[in-house]
Amino acid sequence: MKTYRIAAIPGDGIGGEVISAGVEVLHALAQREGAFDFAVDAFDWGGEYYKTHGRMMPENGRDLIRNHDAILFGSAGHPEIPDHITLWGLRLAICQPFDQYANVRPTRILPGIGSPLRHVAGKELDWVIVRENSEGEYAGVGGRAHQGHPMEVATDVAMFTRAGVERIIRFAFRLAQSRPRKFLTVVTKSNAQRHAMVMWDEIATQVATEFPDVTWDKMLVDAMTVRMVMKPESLDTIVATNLHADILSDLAAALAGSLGIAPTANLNPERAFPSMFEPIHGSAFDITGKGIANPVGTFWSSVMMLEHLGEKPAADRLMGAIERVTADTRFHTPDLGGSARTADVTQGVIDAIHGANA
Ligand code: NAD
Ligand code: K
Ligand code: MN
Repeated sequence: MKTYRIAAIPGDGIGGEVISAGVEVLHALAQREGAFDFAVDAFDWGGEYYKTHGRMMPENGRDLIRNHDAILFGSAGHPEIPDHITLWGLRLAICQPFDQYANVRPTRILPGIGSPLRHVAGKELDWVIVRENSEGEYAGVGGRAHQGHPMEVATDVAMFTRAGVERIIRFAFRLAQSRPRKFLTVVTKSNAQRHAMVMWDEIATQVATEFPDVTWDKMLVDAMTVRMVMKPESLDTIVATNLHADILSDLAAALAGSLGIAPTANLNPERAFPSMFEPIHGSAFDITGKGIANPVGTFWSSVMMLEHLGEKPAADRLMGAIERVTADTRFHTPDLGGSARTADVTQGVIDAIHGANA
């Protein structure tokens, strides 16, 4: 029997609560399928680890997870540590060296869940946002001079390479091609950012010639927020820079009902390194320890992990179980206006996997 080795990194805040729910569900799924198993290694990296060791993960941390089949990640972010330290010390310290350059963020309105857009029925909002995940505004290039002085200068340089842009745009065209509508929207800010964003547009025009069956258009990122709200049905696959897609995907998650539901895959498409799967939300300090975090984002991320592992029937079974549970308002956590707890939703999904509440 095939055993998948999963590295679980809960991180901080509600990360621990949603990842233990996710691991419980994965074990139940493996038991139901019978064809494969999960060996889960948990790593206690994050803010608490930092307080003891002065770093978010051990120096050889990446070597400890390099040979796992996939990584399941919770959140990097601790109330007592600056966010740029936790982000760069853990999440980006894995994504960037493992070349997980394609961050894929599906958004749709699951059964039973309402959108704040009252005119939207589920079928009118079915998007996949592709976020460039290796460079751009998060390249880490920049610095501060004359710190603390009135003449202080600080820069964060958005650095784009032709190779980096080309590979993410090609990835997005290929993904668009695999979806029924075969439609891609390329988002930039090429009116204001006249170097890198103009290069994006040029590269998109070139790569598009490889995909004659895919229709595509261009949007400026500010106008894109309006289109997402006013004409959600006009969008399908979307590609944008690291920062732009970070922001657009939080908006997308809110339009689909809650940040607590949205999943993401940090993919190394060439499979030279493990890929990493996580809910898009963060540590959520305001609800940490209350047992009310919505675990659906983690469950849906696990669906993406199963698809990546090639376990499509198991992925479909888990997605079906999630949708049966979201359809029932008794399983809605407070972020969805309900009073269910993380444990209720988890048990609901496990029961659905076993067909108990079918
Ligand atoms: P957040 O996602 O943690 O929370 C935003 C709001 O959404 C909060 O009101 C929170 O309660 C709610 N929320 C988020 N997830 C939820 C869930 N599963 N169920 C119910 N409600 C949920 O964003 P933030 O407040 O901007 O950030 C908090 C910390 O998390 C910061 O340190 C930040 O840097 C970090 N963060 C990490 C990641 C990551 O690791 N990928 C992503 C975003 C934020
Ligand atoms: K996360
Ligand atoms: Mn984000």
